[in-house]
Amino acid sequence: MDRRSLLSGLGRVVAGAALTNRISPFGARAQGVTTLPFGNGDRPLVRYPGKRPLIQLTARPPQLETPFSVFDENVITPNDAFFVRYHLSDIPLSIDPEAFRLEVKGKVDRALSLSLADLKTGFEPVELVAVHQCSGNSRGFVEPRVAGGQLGHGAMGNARWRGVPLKAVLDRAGVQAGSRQVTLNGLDGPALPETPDFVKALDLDHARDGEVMIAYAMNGEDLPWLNGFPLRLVVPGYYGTYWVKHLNEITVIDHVFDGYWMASAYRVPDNDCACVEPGQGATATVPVRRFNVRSFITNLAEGDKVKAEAPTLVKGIAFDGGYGISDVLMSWDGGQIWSETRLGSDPGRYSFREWRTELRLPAGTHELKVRAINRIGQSQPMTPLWNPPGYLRNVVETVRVVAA
Ligand SMILES: Nc1nc2c(c(=O)[nH]1)N[C@H]1C(S)=C(S)[C@@H](COP(=O)(O)O)O[C@H]1N2
Ligand SMILES: [Mo]
Repeated sequence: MDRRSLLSGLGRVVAGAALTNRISPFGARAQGVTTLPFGNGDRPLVRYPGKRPLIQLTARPPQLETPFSVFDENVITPNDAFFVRYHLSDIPLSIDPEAFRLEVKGKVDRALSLSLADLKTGFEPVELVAVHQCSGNSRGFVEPRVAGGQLGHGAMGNARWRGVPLKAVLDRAGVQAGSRQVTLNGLDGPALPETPDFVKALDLDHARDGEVMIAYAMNGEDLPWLNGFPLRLVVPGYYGTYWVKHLNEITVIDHVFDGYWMASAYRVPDNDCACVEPGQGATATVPVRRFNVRSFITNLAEGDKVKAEAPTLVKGIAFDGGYGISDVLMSWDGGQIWSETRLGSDPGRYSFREWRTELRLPAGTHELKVRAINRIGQSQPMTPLWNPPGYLRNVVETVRVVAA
């Protein structure tokens, strides 16, 4: 039987895992350390099955971030470098792809139980390049600091997703009149019964927009185990919390879902900036939704040295919640004078968009800043917006370089 497991080939390492805390229960091996540029930023670099060494935030469940240098290599983030985030420690360790079924139930005319073969051959496949980002990406930079995973900028990635529109599957099941939302559940569960299972919900209109996808492939391969094998939801332009992994249960409901991960977690202040005065508690909140605009310099890091008065290439990436990036501006004087950069080819409005420019910097220390604008005129703030959970950071980022 073609039973797949996270540990394929690493079974023996795992058997020894109980004996040494240098190896996690998932067959991961320590590969050194790295330091993220904020307080308490030391992190182990750990290699998990199917992954290159990634920055480990927690081992149980595995939470891994992508080393930032990866984003300079390619506009597509390779599967083995893609970040990993789980909430619950009981993650699936073995799945039989033949026996796996996706259940579609609730307020539908016909409940469905779909095999992977049904999904791959019984529906028209769709493909889309889209950024996937955790709403807590960059939380480690938030001041005043907040509780939660102290992440650098590596809880994001850009991939080509392939799968079936959620709409096509819902249409086949026949959504009943009066339905409001669909809930999405995966194979992982809590280790303790008191912990709420990770279940998310989307409004029916959103679920049926034709773009929300049940994905079975990423960058031309099966989904990596830790990114949700064999199926995950892809919700283009929306924060990663909705991108349910190991998806095996879709339920149509006639009310607004009030489970913990919608009603209590992943919420931001209910105002235009999704922010409050730093340090203040939130008032009314709403679930996180679309990405705001972000941009990064990827080829220069804080403190790098460049040659004075010589052409210096500066390049990076920008993205937003799906309107598309129209301009990326660069400043080397701390944000007083801005100039246009050149955008790279357009892989689609949900993708990372590459940009580049050339600077001739006089001798001295310079604050490079990058600021993107999307097609509906949204941009990034010069000073950080703050909210209690440390979500949605999108301040204009700064990289200090020394020209000599
Ligand atoms: N089944 C399941 N799906 C999940 C989660 C989870 O804990 N369990 N976490 C969500 C969150 S908050 C994020 S940011 C993304 C992370 O996806 P990745 O691990 O593929 O990077 O998965 C989402 N889907
Ligand atoms: Mo997340």
